[in-house]
Amino acid sequence: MSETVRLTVAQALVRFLGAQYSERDGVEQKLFAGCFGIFGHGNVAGIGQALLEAELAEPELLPYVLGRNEQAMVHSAAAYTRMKDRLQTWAVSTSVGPGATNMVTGAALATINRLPVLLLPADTFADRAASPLLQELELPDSGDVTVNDCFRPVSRYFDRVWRPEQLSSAMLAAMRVLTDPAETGAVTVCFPQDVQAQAHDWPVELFAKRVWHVARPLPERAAVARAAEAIRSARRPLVVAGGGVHYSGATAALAAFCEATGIPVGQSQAGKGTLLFDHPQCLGAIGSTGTTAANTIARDADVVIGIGTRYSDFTTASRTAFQADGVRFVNINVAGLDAVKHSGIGVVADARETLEALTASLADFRVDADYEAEYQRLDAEWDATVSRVHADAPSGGLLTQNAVIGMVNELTEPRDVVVCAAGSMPGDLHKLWRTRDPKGYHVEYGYSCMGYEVAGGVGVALACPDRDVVVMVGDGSYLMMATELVTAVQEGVKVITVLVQNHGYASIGALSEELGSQRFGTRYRYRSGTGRLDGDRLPVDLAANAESLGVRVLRVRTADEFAAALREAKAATTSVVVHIETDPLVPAPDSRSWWDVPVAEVSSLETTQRARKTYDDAKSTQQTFLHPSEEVSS
Ligand SMILES: Cc1ncc(C[n+]2csc(CCOP(=O)(O)OP(=O)(O)O)c2C)c(N)n1
Ligand SMILES: [Mg+2]
Repeated sequence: MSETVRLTVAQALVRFLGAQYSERDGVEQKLFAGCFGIFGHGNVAGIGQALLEAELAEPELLPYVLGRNEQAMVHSAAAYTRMKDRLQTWAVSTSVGPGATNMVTGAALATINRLPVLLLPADTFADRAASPLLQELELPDSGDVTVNDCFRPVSRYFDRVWRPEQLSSAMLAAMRVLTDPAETGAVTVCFPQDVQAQAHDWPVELFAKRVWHVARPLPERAAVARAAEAIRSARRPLVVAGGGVHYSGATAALAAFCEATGIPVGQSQAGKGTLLFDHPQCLGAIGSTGTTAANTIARDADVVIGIGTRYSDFTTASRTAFQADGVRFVNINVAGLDAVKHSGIGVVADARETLEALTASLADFRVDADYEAEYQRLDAEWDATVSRVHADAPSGGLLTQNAVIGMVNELTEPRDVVVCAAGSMPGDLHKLWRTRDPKGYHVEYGYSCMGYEVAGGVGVALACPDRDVVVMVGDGSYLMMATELVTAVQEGVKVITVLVQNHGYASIGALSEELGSQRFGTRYRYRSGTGRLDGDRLPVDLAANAESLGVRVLRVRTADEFAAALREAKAATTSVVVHIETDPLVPAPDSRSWWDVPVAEVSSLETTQRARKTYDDAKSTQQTFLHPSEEVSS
């Protein structure tokens, strides 16, 4: 008989998590930096008790951080692991019922962005002795469904530990998925409240240090040959770089590939920073919120090389970005799902390994000098546009959002990290932010989740204490979830929040207007005598709100005041909120792109009828990409 130790399931869980490590390229780190948590009756005496014992006996094992909102804790964990290239993450412990289901949005965000987070929702009693419990779902037709089943479709691995004996297999399976570059995402393991407190004799081997090697799957030789052949046949090739380039640590390999071949790069939101903004082959953002340079080159590209990208609708301008007849795709991705998109030539492998192999195979290939000159001219034109709008004059006494972005860009250091997720700023940042460090740009745009911003900023700050974090958040997103400012204060981490007040939704307002819906329901206004939301502005004071959470707040209005506040925030050692009002009606420069949002086919409104006409015209340019990329078109 092997040696055993008697512990509760929760104590065993905490001890197990504290003993997990990840390794890649010879570098080892603890897989879990800690455990976020909010206690309720579902976890206070189980996992809560185990975390307490650990904190007292071995504080480094699995440090506990109290958050304010379960969804926010998952966002913080996701932001953290993104900064760590998915090699280190957090566990998140919640109570049963609402505490658990509050995490569902975070789980979807993590899974869609392919970010590993370990979710540990408590579950209702396994023994059902006192059912129904407080917060228990009772269904007339099923006894084994709980609210936690909501996690199944948004988790890459889902399990429930009904009995202590199941802990080892559940946790080993969970660790495998968390550390698998293709499968990773939210991993959810539910712990019924009574099981957490149950004691069991565990084999001590379960708690031995365990190292999970994060793979770099090698490309098949034949797949590299197919990819190289397609690229060699191209006259106007273009790389679309996504977040996978970052996670693979392939930014240097990408630069080497582009410098050797002269192939330019357009970047998705997650792919920004894969080449720095002033790299000669970097055309910046691509797609619906792209630059004119990347989008012009994309239009006529004959071979598109997607690296670590999911080809989301924003990246492909809803499949209108690539218009060349017979355009072909080469897709390098660890996930088979992505490698076959757009009927592409798939290389299911690690980005860094594949780029190195391709660079070697294409040693004799370089694009024409004319093509290089063309994209560099386009890039210089866009760069001039950026410089111009960064220096936008105030509009109606208010700074424009372009100027706010320009000033933050200018007054922060290259290694500082800008964080954003939803509203008009992600698109504007995608176009206008000059990324000067690979990790300096952190916009969550897989789920574009309002409320990610502050929580994500806390996660970034925890991951990178040597960088300043600047959270750019709109009033709408701030109102949805500013709660983690309190967590930042508690943990003594510094987050600079630029709170952009424009009294509603600039983003959806502009979209609504463009689609003929007249900015309906997108302004923060009183309901007036007309019965509509068209009265005076609501008297919200978000600066006072932030102040009430224990953060220092600087209220500014002019460019000089804003610059002074940013300098003060940079010099500070604690979190600062800079509150600025902007004009919501001045947009970022147009890049002649599209996003598929269907407009009502019939309507009594003239605005809608006109918008539908424009919609139909754009829709007619949408591509299917069903032509197999392997078949060489003449
Ligand atoms: C959780 C969530 N709900 C709704 C949306 C849809 N949505 C996208 S942007 C936006 C408005 C954001 O407002 P604000 O933060 O003030 O930014 P602004 O548009 O004014 O720049 C909404 C409602 C979303 N992305 N996430
Ligand atoms: Mg707003």
